[in-house]
Amino acid sequence: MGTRSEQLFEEAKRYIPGGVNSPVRAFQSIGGTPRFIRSADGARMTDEDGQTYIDYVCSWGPMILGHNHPAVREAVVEAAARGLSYGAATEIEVRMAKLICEMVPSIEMVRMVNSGTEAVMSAIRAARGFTGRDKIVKFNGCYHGHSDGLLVKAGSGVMTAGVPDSSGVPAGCTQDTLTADYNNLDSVAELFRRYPEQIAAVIVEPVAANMGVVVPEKDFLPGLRKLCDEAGSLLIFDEVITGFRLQADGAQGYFGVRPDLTTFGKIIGAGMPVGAYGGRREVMSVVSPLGSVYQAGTLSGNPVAMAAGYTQLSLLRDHPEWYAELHRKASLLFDGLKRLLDTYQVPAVLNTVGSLGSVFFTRETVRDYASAKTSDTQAFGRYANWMFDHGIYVAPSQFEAMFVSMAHTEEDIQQTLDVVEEYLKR
Ligand code: KE4
Repeated sequence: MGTRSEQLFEEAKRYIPGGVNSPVRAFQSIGGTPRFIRSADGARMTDEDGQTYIDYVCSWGPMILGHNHPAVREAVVEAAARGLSYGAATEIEVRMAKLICEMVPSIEMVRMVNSGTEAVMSAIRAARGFTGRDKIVKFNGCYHGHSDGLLVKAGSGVMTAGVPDSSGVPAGCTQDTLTADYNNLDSVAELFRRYPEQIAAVIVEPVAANMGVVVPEKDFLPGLRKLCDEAGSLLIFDEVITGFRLQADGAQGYFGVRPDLTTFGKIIGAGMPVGAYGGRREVMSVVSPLGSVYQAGTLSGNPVAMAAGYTQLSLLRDHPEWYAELHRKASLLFDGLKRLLDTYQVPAVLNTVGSLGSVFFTRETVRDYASAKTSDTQAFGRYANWMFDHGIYVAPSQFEAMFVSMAHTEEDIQQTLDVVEEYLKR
C-alpha cells in the first residue's frame, strides 16, 4: 500500500521525467520518497498523508513572508477575478517596475520575465549587446538557471546530480563561458589577462547559495567591481536568491557593492512565476523594443503574478524592521545548530548570512566549490531523512540552502533544534 506520497511518486514517474518538474525535488541525492505537498500556511506545509512540516525550503526562497500570506492571497484573488492575462500593457506592471527601482538604487530600468533562468539568460544577452563582447565569466558551483551557456560547472541540482555540466549542450553554447573560483580574485584576474577586451560580463551570486551557502570574503565582491571597471566589463549580480532577502536592497545593499545589472526571481513573485533583470539605464536601453537586443515573453508581467509580487515587495518596503526580526530568529536557529554541532563534536560546518544558511558535513572551511565538494553527502542524507521523518522540511540536497521566513516563530526554531539534538544524540 505505502504512503500516498509513495503512490503518487510511482504514478508521477510514468508521466513526468523522474516524477518531478524540477530535479532537486526528487530527493535523489538523499534517497527516500519526495513528500507530495497538499497545502501550506505560514511556516508549515502539509503533505498528502497529513504530515505537517516546519518548512525551511520556502519554495526555494520566494515565501519570505511565509506561505499563504493573507495580503498576497487576497491580491491574487482580486487580480484573477479581473482576468488572468491580457498580453497587453497594464498599470500594475508600471507600479511593479517603479517599486523595484525605488527599492534597489542600482536599478534604473527593469524588465519582467517568468523565471530566474530567463532573467539571467536575458541579462547576459543585454551585457553582450551593450559591450559588443562575447565572453562571460561565471564561478564554479554557482547556479544561474538552466540556459545552455550557463550549464558549466553549475551548482544546485547540477552539482547535486554530480553532473559537471549537462548533456545536450553543444560546445558552441559554452565556448564563451569562462569559469573562475569563488572567493579567488586571482582566478578572475587571470581570465581578464588571457582574454583582454573580450569579456562582456562577470556574473556572480553575491552570496553563493547553490553549492550550499558560501559567503563572499571581504575583498571578493569589491575586487570583482574593480576588475570589471578596469576591463570595461559589466558586473552582474544574480540576486535571484539574495534579492529582497538579505535586506530590501539585497546583497548589493548588504555588502555595499553596486553591480551594473541585477537578476531577480523567487521573492519578487511571492510564489508566482516571476523573474526580472534590470540595472543602469544606458545598459538596459539596449533591450528591445528600445534597443537591438531581442527578448520577449507571452506572460511577462502577468497581472496576477504582478499582484502577488507587488504586494509582497510593498510589505517588505514598508516594514524594514521585519528584516531585523527575521535575522534575529534566523540567528536563534543557526546559533543553536552551531552549538549542537560543537556539543556533539559533529564533523560539520555551518555557513550563514541573514536568513540563509547551510550545514556542510565536512571539517573543511567551505569557501568555494572544491571545499563544498568535500562534504559527506551520505551523512547529509541521513540527517535530512531524519528531519523529514520528524516533521522538519529541509532541502533534500547538501548543496542547497535553508531559508527562514518571517512566519517562523521562536517555538518553531526550538522544535527544530530539539529534532536535530535527538538526531545527534542517538
Ligand atoms: P529559476 O529559473 O529556477 O526560477 O531560477 C534559476 C536560478 C537563478 N539564479 C539563482 C541564484 C538560483 O538559485 C536559481 C534557482 N535556484 C534553485 C534552487 N537552488 C531553484 C530550485 C530548483 O531548481 O528547483
